[in-house]
Amino acid sequence: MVDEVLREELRLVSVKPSPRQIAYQQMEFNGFIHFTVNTFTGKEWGTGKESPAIFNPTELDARQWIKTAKDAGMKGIILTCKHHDGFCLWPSAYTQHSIACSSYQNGQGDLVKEVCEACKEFGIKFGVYLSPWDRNHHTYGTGKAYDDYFINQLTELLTKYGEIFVVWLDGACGEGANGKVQKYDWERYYETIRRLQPKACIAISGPDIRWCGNEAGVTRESEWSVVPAKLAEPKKIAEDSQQEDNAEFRQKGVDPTQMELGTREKLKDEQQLIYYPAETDLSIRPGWFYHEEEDEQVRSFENLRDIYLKTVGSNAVMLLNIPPDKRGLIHHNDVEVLRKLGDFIRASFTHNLADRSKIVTVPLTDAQGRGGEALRSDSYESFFANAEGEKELEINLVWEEIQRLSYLVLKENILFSQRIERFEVFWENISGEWEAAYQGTVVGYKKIVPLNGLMTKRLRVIIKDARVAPVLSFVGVY
Ligand code: FUL
Repeated sequence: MVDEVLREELRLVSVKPSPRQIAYQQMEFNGFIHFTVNTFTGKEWGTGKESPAIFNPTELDARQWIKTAKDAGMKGIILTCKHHDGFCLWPSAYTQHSIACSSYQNGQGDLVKEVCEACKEFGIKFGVYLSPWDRNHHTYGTGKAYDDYFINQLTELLTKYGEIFVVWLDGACGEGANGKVQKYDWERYYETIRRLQPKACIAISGPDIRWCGNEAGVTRESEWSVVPAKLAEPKKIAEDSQQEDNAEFRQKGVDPTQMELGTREKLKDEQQLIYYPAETDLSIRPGWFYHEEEDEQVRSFENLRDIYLKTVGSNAVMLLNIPPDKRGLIHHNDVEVLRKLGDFIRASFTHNLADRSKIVTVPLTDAQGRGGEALRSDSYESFFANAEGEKELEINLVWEEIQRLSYLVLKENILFSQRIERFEVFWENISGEWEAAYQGTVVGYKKIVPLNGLMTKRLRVIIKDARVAPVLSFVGVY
């Protein structure tokens, strides 16, 4: 019986991330930019019949977008190079439905290039969103001819603009201009991406990054990166995606039937498992595109802060959409909250109080002789690994003076997969008694535990349960 449990646990932890997935998780917080003809028509889903001439931002400044993203603490930007309406923000050689036929820079513009160059300038990574669903192109729904078109466009984007960190393939899929729905040749798309940009992740309708399943910014309490392989099937992702342009859908949280994706119970009968870390995508406004009437409905700093803590702090990447307006600028209401968010992130997680504490583990050392000191540096080279079968690990942080604690940060060494299933946090009060501060489930790439300003000289974390044995890489207190 015991052997069976261990055998199953070993099976689960044998599922490990690829280097490109690790690099993506380490980015933590990225920006999405939705911009196309919809910005000018007021729509969320364009019909594909819009005249390119309506695309006419008069004060566009891509540097302002990227500076805003950088100030917000974002590490990467994903641009909607083509949304469902089929309009291309770069002068594609394969269609007239693009920026080349708009009045923007007299048809000489290339917004993909502008954004990509601004990203380089500000030291941010650049990624592309290319909607498979295309309501404009005449080949859509005809099979191979559209796949060829899509591959040609992917090839343009992946060969002309330097390194791309992600290709974001949307799950939304409907009819084209001819009333037909395309059956995508996903394998061909994936092969092209891997060949042209081997470091890029393929997100959402792809094998590397999992859509969290909602557009409202809600992350699961227990977000597992090891899940059934069937979750990466594009058909399933399309079924769960928005079926029509629907504002209510964008507000809906996690489907209650999909709360638990990676528990032992959920995985036990699944033959095929994959490492598929979550991304939570949401917009700073009710819509994905800019609409003037939503200027007063920009999410507040407090709301974004809470979502950041629950997303980046619960083993998910946060992808926040910041849509430019008709001028081609990010509205000052948005800029203001984004700056506050960036200030909060920088102020909250820069000074690690653990730098001034002792870190004492129980057991005192692991099988390799590593002690609590191994948890100080935020790198996978130093870590603490319990012996196989030893689930419990206690970590004590001890200061000489009383400290005011806001957040505890825990990180697993995900090179060994995701293992921790349950942990508890305690603090010592002024009378020397231990009080419970938090009970948690998964840790994964990163867990942020709110400590709400408690005052203490001693903090204790106890990992209670894990698959095989916990392998922790970092403990920080702020
Ligand atoms: C959805 C799309 O239909 C929305 O317009 C938006 O692009 C969002 C990120 O994905 O599936």
